[in-house]
Amino acid sequence: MARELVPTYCALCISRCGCLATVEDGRLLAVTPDPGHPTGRALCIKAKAAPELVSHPGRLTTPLLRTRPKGDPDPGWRPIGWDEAQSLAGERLAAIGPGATAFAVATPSGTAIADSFAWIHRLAHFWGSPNLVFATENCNWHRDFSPALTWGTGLGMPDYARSRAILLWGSNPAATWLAHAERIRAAQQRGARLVVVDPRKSGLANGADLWLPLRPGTDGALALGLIHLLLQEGGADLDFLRRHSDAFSPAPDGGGTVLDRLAERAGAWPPERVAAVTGVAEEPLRQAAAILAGEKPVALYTWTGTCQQEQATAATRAVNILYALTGSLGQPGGNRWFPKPRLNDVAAFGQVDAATRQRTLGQGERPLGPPSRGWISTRDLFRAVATGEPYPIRGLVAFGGNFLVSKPATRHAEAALAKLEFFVQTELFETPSARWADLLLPASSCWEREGLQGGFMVDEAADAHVQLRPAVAAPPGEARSDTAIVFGLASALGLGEAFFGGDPEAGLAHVLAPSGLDAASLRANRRGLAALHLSQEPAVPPITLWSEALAALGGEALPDWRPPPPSPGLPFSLTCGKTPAYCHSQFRQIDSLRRRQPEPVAELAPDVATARGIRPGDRVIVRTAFGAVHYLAEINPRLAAGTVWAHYGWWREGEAISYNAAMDGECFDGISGSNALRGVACDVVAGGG
Ligand SMILES: Nc1nc2c(c(=O)[nH]1)N[C@H]1C(S)=C(S)[C@@H](COP(=O)(O)OP(=O)(O)OC[C@H]3O[C@@H](n4cnc5c(=O)[nH]c(N)nc54)[C@H](O)[C@@H]3O)O[C@H]1N2
Ligand SMILES: Nc1nc2c(c(=O)[nH]1)N[C@H]1C(S)=C(S)[C@@H](COP(=O)(O)OP(=O)(O)OC[C@H]3O[C@@H](n4cnc5c(=O)[nH]c(N)nc54)[C@H](O)[C@@H]3O)O[C@H]1N2
Ligand code: SF4
Ligand SMILES: [Mo]
Repeated sequence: MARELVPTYCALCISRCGCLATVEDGRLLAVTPDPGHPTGRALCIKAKAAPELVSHPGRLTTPLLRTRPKGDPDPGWRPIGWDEAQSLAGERLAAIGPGATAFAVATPSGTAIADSFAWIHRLAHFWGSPNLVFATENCNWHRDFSPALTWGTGLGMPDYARSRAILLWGSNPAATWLAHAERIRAAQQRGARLVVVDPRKSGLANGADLWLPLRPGTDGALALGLIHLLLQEGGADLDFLRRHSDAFSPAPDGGGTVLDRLAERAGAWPPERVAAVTGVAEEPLRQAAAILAGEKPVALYTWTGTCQQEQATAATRAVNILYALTGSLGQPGGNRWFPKPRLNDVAAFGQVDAATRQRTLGQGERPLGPPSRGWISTRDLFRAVATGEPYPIRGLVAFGGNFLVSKPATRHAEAALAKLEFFVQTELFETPSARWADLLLPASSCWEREGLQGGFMVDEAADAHVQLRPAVAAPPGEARSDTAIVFGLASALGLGEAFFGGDPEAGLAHVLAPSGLDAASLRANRRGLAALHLSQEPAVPPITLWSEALAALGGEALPDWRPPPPSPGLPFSLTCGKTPAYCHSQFRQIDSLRRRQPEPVAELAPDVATARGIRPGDRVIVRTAFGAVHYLAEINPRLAAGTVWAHYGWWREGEAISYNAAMDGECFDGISGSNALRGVACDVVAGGG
């Protein structure tokens, strides 16, 4: 039999690891690292399980039409053909109209929907829907958009290869971004210092110079305490601030310069108070400040640890301001904006007119948050569907995403899902969310379709690298790529012209045109090529320590941290994070991954276990003010005191194992809508069978 080694990349998460697929007679046998690729030095177990994903018997293979009422445990799926599915969807959606239809999309960082992300947005935008549900408020908002409040753009990319210190704040790349973890390890070997701020010591934190075990949800206080030490002890780069920030401008409300006011605000956070609130003792705090002051340039990475908090905007602002004080922003070895392949952005947000943008749910309440880009929360969607407030939504078009498990519980979820007039979901598997669909469409997996990646985000050269990933296996049954499905729906809705006459190949040519590369040369060079034309990126963007934008909304121009209201009877702090075996609610049905992580676990700090008399292996119930979840207990001495760190994303029929069922969807950051999923008051008791 002819065996072939096909260069490709794994598209299952943000890391986009370069790899080689072993293919025999159209069957995918194995996936192995491709060390010659910019992100190809290692692969995780999820990529190694690719053959299982491709051949899994639970995969959807044909369009399915519901025949039984919603809420019935058996939707009574009837297989139908693609032509019927497409014309049915077109008719039902046209009858409802774009103004009453919302779209939904899976996360591009933890699924392969990145292949089709821009096309899905184009469909929503050209058709005229104001609403798209996306994980952003709990995922990338505080990395990609919220830093704009402080320096006009996103977090940038750490220039790990040249940094002297790396600050990982609420991000665990050893589990979530293999290619970054590998670059950080290389930097450490070169002598770079590593500081990790995380309630849990895992992955790179084990080999870090310093681990700050903060109490979940207290990031803002810790960052203010570090700002205070940098300013007090001369560790801030005042020359950099003079050149690039408003530090020496008069504070707009009078009373000294912006820097004076910042010093005053941070001065309220001396080490003793920081220790009392965050649990981080004075000595490590001072050590961290000394590294940030003395080991420059500093590179910063921060992701969901700070995002999923009720004070996420203030915490992000405080961490960003702390970083600005190091003077490393935009510098070699600091966070930078590497030139990117020039590609046409087909998402076409500019296509959405002002009146439609005003109708985005949540726009009035959170004008600086995700609604400003057309992204809505399930809370607002479900309310609109169930109650007609602020106006009725009747249709939903989703491409992946398992929001019933991945988003916190909200009041109207079931009523809304039962009431939706037409819900079409594209999926690989029948999930709890998909079970509410009227029409369920089978998607091919990333191993079964072509996909484009412009820029592999680990260093300057990798960021210019473009690769067109080939299909390395046949899709099951009649499964199709999301892009093909979007183009089909676009035609059914009369949008063929905006979709290149319904031809995805013409669309791809348009995307690639500005880069100087074309599909034919990329198909002939499967490991990818450097783009010929790159974007121009800012060196050091202007830094705004004092945010008039927040002040104008009644918020605070400088960040602060406020204690949460007391929670009697809930003495511990619940938080969560990702494990290498799974992405969010996915892959529990993949045997080799399931063996790695057979069931939902709650890790308890030793003091929590002792207080409640819990031993490793006990069944426990973790209770919040909102709900209760069943777990297997482990005791983890590498957890901040008082902390419970639990798995999320689990679902099984009839079992209380979803973390987010115990999260109150009404608790969120007022600016961004980020849900309080970390630092939630809880208790743990033995039991639950
Ligand atoms: N408690 C808690 N909750 C969290 C988080 C947390 O840390 N703690 N993390 C949050 C974060 S960061 C995110 S991004 C969200 C993620 O939330 P979601 O985007 O809802 O992610 P998943 O739950 O993984 O669901 C993705 C679904 O898409 C399907 N899928 C995968 N690939 C494809 C594809 O190529 N095409 C199609 N059509 N479908 C596909 C999968 O089968 C799966 O059912 O969860 C958030 N929820
Ligand atoms: N294996 C795997 N990889 C993934 C994904 C996945 O689901 N599984 N999802 C992808 C996606 S969509 C995303 S957004 C990224 C996310 O990537 P990361 O942000 O690295 O992911 P997490 O593990 O959710 O959270 C990071 C760290 O935050 C810590 N943390 C918990 N509470 C707090 C807190 O209050 N403060 C601070 N400072 N830290 C806290 C956790 O202990 C964890 O170590 O990962 C991507 N990669
Ligand atoms: S970290 Fe794992 S899942 Fe993510 S791209 Fe790399 S191999 Fe794939
Ligand atoms: Mo995410």
